[in-house]
Amino acid sequence: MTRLTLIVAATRNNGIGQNSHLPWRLAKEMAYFKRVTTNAPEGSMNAVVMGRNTWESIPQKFRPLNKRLNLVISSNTNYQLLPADAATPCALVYLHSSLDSALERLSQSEYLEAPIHRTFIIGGASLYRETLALLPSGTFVDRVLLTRILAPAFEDCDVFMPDFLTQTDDTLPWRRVSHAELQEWVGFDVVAGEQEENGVQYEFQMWVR
Ligand code: FOL
Repeated sequence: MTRLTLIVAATRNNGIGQNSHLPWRLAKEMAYFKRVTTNAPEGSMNAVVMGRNTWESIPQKFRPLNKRLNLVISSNTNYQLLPADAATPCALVYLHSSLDSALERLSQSEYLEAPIHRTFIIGGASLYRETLALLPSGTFVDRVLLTRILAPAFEDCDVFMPDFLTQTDDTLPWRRVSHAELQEWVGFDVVAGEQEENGVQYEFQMWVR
């Protein structure tokens, strides 16, 4: 049984995107995302699983996300992940037609270039919804690394993640763990409490079930 970690930055009403991009530009928050998702013991690496819209939202120069196994889900099996002339013949990126198929690859270590340490679900809304609905009897999401955007409200968001905290269709309740536990799990020091960047207030949180 694989356990998945969902990582997301979301406003108080769960806004995560606007016009196919992040509604904010927060360099330190992005640095946190990069470090958390990359950090793995020597000889292993993490996987990042994303939907096709999220893949396209990542600036071309940053994709596939460096030093992570990238799994992109699209029902279009002809989708071209990389430009035909991409100079990265062994880029760590694979296309899968379903979440099941992506998770299947992660369970088959013979198809991977290195042992996978952690698997992160990095969006977007429909993949968050699909993975949050997985049941604890199999592979499921047992941890959410939530960056809560406290203010402003970003009223113009047009993509929202499901409100995992008020999910009623599962038996295990979510609980927020301490900042010390967050740091211990990610493996490095993280600033605690309310942060501010470009007039945006946010906080790093970890939730488990
Ligand atoms: N989770 C959190 N906490 N913050 C986010 O911004 C976030 N974004 C996504 C998923 N979970 C998140 C999806 N969107 C990049 C761009 C968009 C994106 C995810 C990643 C990206 O370009 N990342 C680069 C670093 C870029 C930089 O340094 O500016 C990387 O290597 O991770």
